[in-house]
Amino acid sequence: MQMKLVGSLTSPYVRKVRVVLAEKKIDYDFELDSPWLAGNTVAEVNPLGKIPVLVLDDNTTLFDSRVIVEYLDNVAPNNKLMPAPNRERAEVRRWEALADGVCDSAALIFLERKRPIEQQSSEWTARQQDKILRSLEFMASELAEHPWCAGTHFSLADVAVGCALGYLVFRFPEIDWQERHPNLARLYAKLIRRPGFAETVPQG
Ligand code: GSF
Repeated sequence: MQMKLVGSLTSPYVRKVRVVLAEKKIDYDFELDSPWLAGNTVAEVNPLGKIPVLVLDDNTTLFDSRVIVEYLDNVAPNNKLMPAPNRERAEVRRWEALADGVCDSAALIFLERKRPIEQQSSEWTARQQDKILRSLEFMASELAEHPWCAGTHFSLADVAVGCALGYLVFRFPEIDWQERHPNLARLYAKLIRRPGFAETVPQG
């Protein structure tokens, strides 16, 4: 029995896991489910009721995406996405935390906009928007003219950043990060040519 990933076609965290699976060339079953669907069974595999969830061959369930990608990187020795030395590893994981944080804020805005208009808070939305814009600035300044986010090789940092930028393209095309940060746009153009990214473009 191979591993099973539970998730949706729109979630940036699920995409991060799928890109890692592709980069590591690991076969898996993909079960489409989302906590926002009526009758979904996500809570049966994750008490937090969130996706992604990875179900292992002995039915152990792993969540959240950061736990899953660390596990996957160590399942197979090929194409390591996290460096072993502590300092470099922390740098990669910080990029991941930053990228995931952008997704958190973007998802919160998306959900806020789904509430009845009179219940929406513009202060709350602005607070989340600030986090996104500040984080994009920070990413651009850290990336500078380096070929990849961390070190000299493609890593989990690039996977996470690519998924966050892809989520902004998908849900918030009005944020003009490509014009403001041409170096991020160049990185993104390079990332979406990789099969793992090309096969997981958000849809729905
Ligand atoms: C975030 C997962 C998450 O919020 C991770 O796995 O990295 N830190 C976690 N997933 C969303 C779907 S989406 O916005 O991608 C989710 O499942 N939300 C349901 C809920 O009830 O919050």
